Amino acid sequence: MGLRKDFLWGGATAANQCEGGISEGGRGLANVDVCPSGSDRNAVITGHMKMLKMDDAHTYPAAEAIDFYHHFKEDIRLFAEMGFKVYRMSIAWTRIFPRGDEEEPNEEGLKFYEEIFKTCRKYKIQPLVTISHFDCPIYLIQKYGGWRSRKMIDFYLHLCEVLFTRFKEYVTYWLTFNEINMILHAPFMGAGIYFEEGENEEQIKYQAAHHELVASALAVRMAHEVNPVNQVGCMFAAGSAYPYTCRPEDVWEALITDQENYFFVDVQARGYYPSYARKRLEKKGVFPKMEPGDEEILRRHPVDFISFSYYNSRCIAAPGSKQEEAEGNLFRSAKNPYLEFSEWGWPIDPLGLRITLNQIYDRYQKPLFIVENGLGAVDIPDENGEIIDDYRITYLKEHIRAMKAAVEEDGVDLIGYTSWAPIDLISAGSGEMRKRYGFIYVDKQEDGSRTMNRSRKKSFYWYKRVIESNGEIL
Ligand code: BGP
Repeated sequence: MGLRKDFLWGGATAANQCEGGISEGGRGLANVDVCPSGSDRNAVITGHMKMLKMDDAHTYPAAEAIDFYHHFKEDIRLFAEMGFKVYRMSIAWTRIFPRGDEEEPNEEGLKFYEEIFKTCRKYKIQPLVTISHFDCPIYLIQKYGGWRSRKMIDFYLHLCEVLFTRFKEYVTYWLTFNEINMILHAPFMGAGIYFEEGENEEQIKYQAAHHELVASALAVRMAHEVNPVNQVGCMFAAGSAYPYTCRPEDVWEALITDQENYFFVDVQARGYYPSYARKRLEKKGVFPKMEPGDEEILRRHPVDFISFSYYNSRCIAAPGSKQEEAEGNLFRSAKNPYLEFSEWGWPIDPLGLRITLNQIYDRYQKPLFIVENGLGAVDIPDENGEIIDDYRITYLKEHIRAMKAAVEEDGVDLIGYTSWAPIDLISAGSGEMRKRYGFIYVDKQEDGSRTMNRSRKKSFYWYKRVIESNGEIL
């Protein structure tokens, strides 16, 4: 009983939310650098407001973030102190290819990540690398329209080739795209897509999704060719859709919401477009254009494991019904009257994690990896300057308990768990600094004042004990 002995405990971050240094080391600009915080952010990340003002990039959240670019040694040392076995991180594409279409990679960018991997190795921490975490070079957006264009597949694969070969001795766990289903909800952040007036948005999104799905399958093939030991996973934003009531119309609506979400994993794990997607997309006239050979590629190169983020469940009512909507999330959801909510209005549903784990495992029968789960909250230092974040401990404790039940009582095959995020960083959804997830506090405030000092919150010591006991002491 219990979790497997080699269970991969750790934490997850993304380059654009922690590194900063956007004009250092020869780095080029990416979509995530031109997303402002504040009221315009939503319109920008959903592709409805064109914000390609390069000069403003240095005033946006990603420009400095938490300056992991200069603090990574200290930060990874703190991860090691908690006993991390794995550190999930992402590569900033534009550190390796500043424009995105160059032949030769930028050596300085490669050196930066090599240093990170060496630091991980020093502490026996395995890197789990997301190749693209909401990351698309601006140049490729301006020239080709981001993932609308099939050309992106080649640029992405060239990046993969450089990463797989150069980091062969350091990395064996890879994820192709972060939250690939986010392309439907935040297409600019997910895939560098913004829309012109009058365009068929759904068609563009599914065409871009198809390009990413083919790129992902080809990356799986390449990873296995370069090193047969490589394990490549897909990654999606999970969270089951509950019917708002047992009215069949609500149940139906919840089912199709789940299918929309699983569509990506169905393709990446099973290797083909599921019939429900084929029919519905064809009927709406938005079925993506495929090239000969695409279906074969998808079929032959499914992922090795399935990873996902879980923050909450959703609650779905049939169109036209009247109920309160939940706030603060890019996914549509009614407010679930049985749950409590975070300060950002996200429902808190630990049992939902067990339900989600069971649903995914039933559907695919492949090893699973929880690569994001956590509580975004405002942390206020007490009179001694300490963060006593019992609310975060409670959230994580309950979710880890539910995760263990899925493994121990339901037989789900689970490789590991990385919390989002082990260190405070910039929020992807809102661009804020005050939405904190970390075990490690970073002294950077919403108004920009900062020392960038790192300090341990109460949850830091708690998580250390969880890892030490392999989840037995919660
Ligand atoms: C996921 C992303 C992360 C992360 C997290 C929390 O969607 O993969 O990048 O930020 O959500 O969301 P937020 O930062 O909006 O609180």
